[in-house]
Amino acid sequence: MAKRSDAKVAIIMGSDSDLPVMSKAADLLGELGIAFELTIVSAHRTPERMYRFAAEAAERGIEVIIAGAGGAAHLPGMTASMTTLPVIGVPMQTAALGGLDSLYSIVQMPAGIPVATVAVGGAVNAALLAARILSIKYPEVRAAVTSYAERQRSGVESKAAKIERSGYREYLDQADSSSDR
Ligand code: RP5
Repeated sequence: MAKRSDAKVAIIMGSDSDLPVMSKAADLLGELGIAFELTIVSAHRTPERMYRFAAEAAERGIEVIIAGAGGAAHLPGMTASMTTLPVIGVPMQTAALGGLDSLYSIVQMPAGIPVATVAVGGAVNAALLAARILSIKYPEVRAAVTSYAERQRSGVESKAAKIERSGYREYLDQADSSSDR
């Protein structure tokens, strides 16, 4: 497993086919300045690896786990059953059932074993939730989360000002011409 000794967040996923979604969580943690590690751990294909990962995560200094999985998505729940660290589950979109299978598998945990489940494909919110959990302890993470929210707010404000100024037709035309480039 690619380990970072300073990692506070571990991002795990059931397959490399989950990486395009889970990389969004990694990108955002990087943007927020939060050290993380990322690897593949399959509950079904590598159960011993999952056991080892979950059993050792806390003593390695991991404070929050983000686990993405699809279909019969047992990785987040089984990981949560073997650690007391907070686990955030990311259900993957699936071709057969649209991700409802993943969502139900992750969200319907029995009482006693919590998994904080985000939306199907919700890797960005998983990273933000991990950051908010860490912000309780780390003032620099709180500052990064606050400034992310501020950038988001001002981005919407400036779009609103532009659409009110130019009207929606021109706004759409400008969006079309910039996406053509
Ligand atoms: C799950 O099975 C993985 O999380 C993935 O979303 C899904 C399909 O895996 P692959 O067959 O693409 O490796 O364990």
